[in-house]
Amino acid sequence: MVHSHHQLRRNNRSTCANMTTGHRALRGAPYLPIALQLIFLSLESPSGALDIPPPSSVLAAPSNGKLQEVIKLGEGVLKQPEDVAVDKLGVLYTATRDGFIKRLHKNGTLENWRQINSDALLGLTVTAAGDLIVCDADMGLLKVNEDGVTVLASHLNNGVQISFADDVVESSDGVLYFSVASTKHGFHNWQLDAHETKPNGQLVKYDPSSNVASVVLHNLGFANGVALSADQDYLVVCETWKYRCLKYWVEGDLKGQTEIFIDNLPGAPDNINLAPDGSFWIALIQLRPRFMYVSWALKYVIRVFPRLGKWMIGLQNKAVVVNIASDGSVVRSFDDPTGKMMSFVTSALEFEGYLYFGSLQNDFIGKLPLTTSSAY
Ligand SMILES: [Ca+2]
Ligand SMILES: [Ca+2]
Repeated sequence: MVHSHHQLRRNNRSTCANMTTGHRALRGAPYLPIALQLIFLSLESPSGALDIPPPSSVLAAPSNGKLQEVIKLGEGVLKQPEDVAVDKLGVLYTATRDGFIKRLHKNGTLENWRQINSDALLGLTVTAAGDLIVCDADMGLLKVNEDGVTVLASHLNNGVQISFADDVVESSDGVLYFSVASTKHGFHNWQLDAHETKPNGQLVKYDPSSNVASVVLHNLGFANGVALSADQDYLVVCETWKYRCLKYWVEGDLKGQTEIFIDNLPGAPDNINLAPDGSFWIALIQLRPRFMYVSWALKYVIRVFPRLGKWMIGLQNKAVVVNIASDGSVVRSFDDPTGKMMSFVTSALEFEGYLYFGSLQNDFIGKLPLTTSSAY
């Protein structure tokens, strides 16, 4: 009798049958069904929108698959090289997940230059003096040169420890500007920050003359790439979760003011680099938010089950980079629509007619010759 009743329900309501199967599969996690019910309840009455806007369809250029044509540099040796920098001599630098700063010399030689013992090395830049500055999401801001590795800044001027330093740039007066992606979540839980309705990112200024690091902008939606304009009059800082980059004036009449540089990007901006012609290259990570709303209940569930929170922000298997002119207009974009060659591309650096790509998924640096063809 019970069996036939169950069968009837199965026949009439297939959604209910699916739920039953789902519960059976999750028998090992007794609290998960409750957690999932809380999610469904929370979805019925969302109390706040997740701060991930839908990517703009206006800016999304037709796919050209150009990133499938990259040449692989250091394949198998460069483990998840998040960012790429170049010095005056044309030597490329990257920080890899195995805790090395690796150098790629012009003759093609790859060198394990410095070992830092961190799997959280992210953005880097070469200063005018020839030092390499590296963001360590655990330690803060590091200086790396022939003498070794030193911690430049581990705390802000208010005593708070710097966590999740993400990208850095040096201005001509020697000041270093760097982003703190999230003051709340670390590099290994970066997805969890997307579930916050409160932006946790900062732009920080480090003055080497006073050895002081102070917050310049706060409440940024995951502060990521930072770059200075060709004239060094403004700085661009990208807000990953907001699909936009801000312009922060560091010189002139507008000094200290902030405006939108570009918004509605067709992807979540990661690192940004100034190109030789004064435009910018921005890598756009391709998020797949599985839920568009958060509520108190969902936040609670994510706190209890962080892995669920990570799963809820997935990554699409594709890569996109865009070239944005200094006036904020889109010049061109390159993509790998299926992730055949590259995915989770986090940086694009232009140098001597080539683009170099870093990634948190691939084990090489991608290299692509830039053509002057108007098609791209
Ligand atoms: Ca950088
Ligand atoms: Ca980054």
